[in-house]
Amino acid sequence: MIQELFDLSGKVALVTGGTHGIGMAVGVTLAKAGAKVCVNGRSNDKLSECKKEYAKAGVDVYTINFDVTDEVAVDKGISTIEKEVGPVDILVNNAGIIKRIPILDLKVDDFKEVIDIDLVAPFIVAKRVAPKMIENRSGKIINMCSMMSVYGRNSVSAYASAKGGLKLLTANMCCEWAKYNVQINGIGPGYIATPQTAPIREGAHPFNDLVMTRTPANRWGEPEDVGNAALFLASKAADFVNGQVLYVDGGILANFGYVKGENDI
Ligand code: NAP
Ligand code: GCO
Repeated sequence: MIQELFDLSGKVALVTGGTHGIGMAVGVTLAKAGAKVCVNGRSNDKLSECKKEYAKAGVDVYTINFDVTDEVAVDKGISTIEKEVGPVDILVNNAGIIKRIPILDLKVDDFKEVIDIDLVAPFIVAKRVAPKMIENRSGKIINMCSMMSVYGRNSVSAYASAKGGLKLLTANMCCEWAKYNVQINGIGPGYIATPQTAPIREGAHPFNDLVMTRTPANRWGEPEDVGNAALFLASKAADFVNGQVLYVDGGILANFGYVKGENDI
């Protein structure tokens, strides 16, 4: 049955930074496909609040607080998941931050904070869960990359450096772990309507026009668009897909640009 390809029953999925936005949509989709979803966050209040939102979407999730940049806390958090839920079969390295500051104004500590959360943390969390996946000869790791894995843009140097690095970390994890039947892929969301993009999307911000003219699909992406791609990569349907980044961007990366009124030339 074709549905069996996408059935995640019996699988344990960990979604980092899953309290809202893209992470929550991924968590809801994987749970609806049958996975036992563990939602990570770094605030107890947000974690208990999000449990209610997941329940509204019809799913029950296990929540766990740890900072993904803290190796000791990650080890403790994942040991707790292993004891209370089971070994992690599907890891979604989703937690991330952005700082929109031009290079000359960007403090080294701010640059490092973005690299720590967006690049070093996926390394820490994957390194903690991979040995069990290797032992089980089965596992899926999904790293939340970005269009900024391949593009630059003024003011997002730290973010683009981290996401570019994450794309190649994904390739390197594939090189080392594919032989153990572990698939490691990235998702590169385009411009998605979440709290992260609220400052450049809301209040008639001029960036909104840029996104609308550059996106052939002519809309912002929804977190669910990314959740659906995560389901594919977490499923048996993607068992021979490895080391790739799947861009979910409404076509932006296919499009050099478009000037209003120029449609027919
Ligand atoms: P978001 O709404 O800002 O959510 C990010 C999540 O990460 C939050 O739950 C946040 O928790 C968590 N987080 C941050 N630092 C953490 C840490 N040290 N430990 C644990 N959790 C941490 O972002 P989003 O837009 O949904 O983005 C999710 C991912 O997709 C990010 O990696 C982002 O870079 C990537 N992405 C987003 C877009 C987009 O257009 N939105 C496009 C491409 C890629 P708190 O709420 O406690 O801060
Ligand atoms: C920005 C945005 C982006 C997106 C996304 C694009 O300021 O340009 O926030 O970086 O969030 O990562 O794929």
